[in-house]
Amino acid sequence: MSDGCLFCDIIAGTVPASIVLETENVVGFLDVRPVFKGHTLLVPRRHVVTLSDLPEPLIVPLFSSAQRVADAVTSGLGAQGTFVAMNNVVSQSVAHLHVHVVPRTKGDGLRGFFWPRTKYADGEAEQYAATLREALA
Ligand code: DGP
Repeated sequence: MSDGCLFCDIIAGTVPASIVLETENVVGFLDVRPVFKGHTLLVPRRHVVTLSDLPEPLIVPLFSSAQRVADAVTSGLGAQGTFVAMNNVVSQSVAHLHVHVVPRTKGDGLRGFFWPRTKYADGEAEQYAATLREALA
C-alpha cells in the first residue's frame, strides 16, 4: 500500500472501480477510459511501479490473471482476440504496475498502437543481439 497511489486505493476499496477479478495477489478492474468496453487492468496488490520491480513469486499470479481475463473477454464478451500490454515509466500514467487487457475484433478500427518501424544497418542486428545477450548473462 502506497499513500496517494490511485490503484492502491482501488485495491483497498476506498476509490470505487468495477472489479472484474480478485485473487490473493491480484486485482482486476475495468479501465475508466476503455479503448474498448471490457478493457481491464490487472494490478498486483503489492505496490510496485514497473515490471522490473515485480518480485518473481508475483509474476505467475499476475500474468495468469491476465491470461484468465483475456480468455474471459473472448468467451464472455465475444471479442475475437486481445491486445495485452504494459507501459513502464514512459507513457505510464499511474505509477503502480498494471497490465492492460484490451478486447480486439477484426475491423475494430484501432489505430492507436501504431509503432513506426525502423531497419537495421548491415551487421547492426547482430551487435544489438550480442549486447542484449551480454546484458542477460
Ligand atoms: P497507462 O497509461 O498505461 O499508465 O494506463 C493507466 C490507465 O489507468 C489508463 O488507461 C486509464 C486508467 N485510469 C486512470 N485513472 C483511473 C481511475 O480512477 N479508475 C480506473 N478504473 N482507471 C483509471
